[in-house]
Amino acid sequence: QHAPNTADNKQAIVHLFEWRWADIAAECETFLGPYGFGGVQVSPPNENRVIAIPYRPWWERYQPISYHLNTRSGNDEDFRDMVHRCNQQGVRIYADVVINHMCGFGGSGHGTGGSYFNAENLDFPAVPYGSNDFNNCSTCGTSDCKVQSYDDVNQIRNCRLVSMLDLNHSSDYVRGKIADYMNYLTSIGVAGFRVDAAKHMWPGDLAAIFGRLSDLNTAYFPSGSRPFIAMEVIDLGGVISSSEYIHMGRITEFRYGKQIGQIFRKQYGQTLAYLQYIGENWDKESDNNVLVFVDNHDTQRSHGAGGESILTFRDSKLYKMANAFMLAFPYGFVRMMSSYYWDQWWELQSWGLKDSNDWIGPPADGSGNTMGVSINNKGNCRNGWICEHRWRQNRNMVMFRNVAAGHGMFNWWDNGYHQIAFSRGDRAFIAINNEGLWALDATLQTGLSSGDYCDVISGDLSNGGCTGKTITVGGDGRTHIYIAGDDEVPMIAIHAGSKV
Ligand code: LAG
Ligand code: CA
Repeated sequence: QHAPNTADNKQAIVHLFEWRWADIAAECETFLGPYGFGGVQVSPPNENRVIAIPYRPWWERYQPISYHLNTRSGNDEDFRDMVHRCNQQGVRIYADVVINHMCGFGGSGHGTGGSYFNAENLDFPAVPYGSNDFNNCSTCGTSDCKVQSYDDVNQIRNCRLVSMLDLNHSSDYVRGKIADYMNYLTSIGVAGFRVDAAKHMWPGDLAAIFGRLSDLNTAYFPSGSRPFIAMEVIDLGGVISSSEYIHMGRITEFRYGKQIGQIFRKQYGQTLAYLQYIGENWDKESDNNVLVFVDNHDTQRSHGAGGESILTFRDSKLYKMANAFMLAFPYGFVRMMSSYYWDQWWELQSWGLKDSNDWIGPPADGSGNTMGVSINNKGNCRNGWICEHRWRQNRNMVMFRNVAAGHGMFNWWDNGYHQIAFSRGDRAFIAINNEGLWALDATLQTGLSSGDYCDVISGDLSNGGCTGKTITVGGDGRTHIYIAGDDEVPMIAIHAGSKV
């Protein structure tokens, strides 16, 4: 379904990429709950292949070995404990489910949970799956069984995606095994799923699998609640359209992050003024059918879609502005990215520059165990975890979106180029100045009732005072806004919950 099952109608989630379950549980209690985050997308919880060359890349988690909950993030017990503790805080857990395929072809060994597999003769006894459960070269139609042409719908869906063994979802047995796995997760208290590689599965097969899903656990959700579904479909205008999937749930709208990146980077002559029309008024799926994000774990390392336009933590100023826009504007269900750092290593390939370190896995000790997230007394994450979601500007815009929920966009203003402002009904107001050189200096209609408001970009409301700029709105709802071009983060945001 399309509704995210958040508590109190909360409006945004965060992807805690590669975090351990124990750390996520603590984060729900100490940070995500108090700051109004609706949920967490977690890395795939099921057992995966252990990749030694390169050493323990992040992408080994996209190579399933079984549906046992046992990974570098933790075991079954850790996962259950996390789901329970997060739900207690009104923070939902969304699982990334890798159901299109098992691991890459070739070799044999043991997964992160110790289960044996043989990827030469397609044997996964811990599920169990055998060679009959996979598509073969004749159903696929290419000589090496791999997807070769992205112009051929049958290849995209029946061949091996980068050599990974492609499950045959027309099989009732395979559908049953996948549904059992997903139902096990919801029985624990998960609120929904990010469905990996949905484009590589036939919509009819997915519908059959989703039709077998149970309702959510009534310990946490009203009876009859259905799992939230966000399907990973990269539609940049190829032979497969996101419209084939939206009757079943939301799709990951990759056109959004790509365009947001281009606009804030001022590429191809685009301006912030265009943002008024972003969404279904442009070329994207409609509000209720999309999950939107500035970057995700693929696009931030140039996998997926969007190339060099994508904004990430490395461009922190523009990244904060793009996130703030996304969280302020009424379009889609929002997912924020939370990353770990790695050193990039750009090398020239025949098609252009490539980061040869794009495989590097999460911060880990010498034995490959993922490191815990440690947080200093300023609330910043350490040992390689970036925690974009903890940056004040990002964190406070989550509350802005919650406060503005249900109110449309009003009072749009722009200077024709890179300065914009708008309100969300009478609940919230934002102004962004991406000119770089020129100040935003204008008297604008905020839509808000008169009073003093704390700008949640430059500070926080604390003990009735504001640690940043205070904005005074007059009886007519107007205020004078001044944002210098070279401000550290050139925007201001105020809302009904930030009244001093
Ligand atoms: C996704 N969406 O459809 C994930 O978001 C994306 O991160 C996954 O690819 C992909 N689908 C498959 O689940 C990632 C990496 C790939 C990696 C793959 C499997 O982007 O680079 O492939 O996970 O681990 C790697 C190697 C390939 C190799 C393959 C199989 O890069 O060269 O052929 O493993 O051994
Ligand atoms: Ca497939």
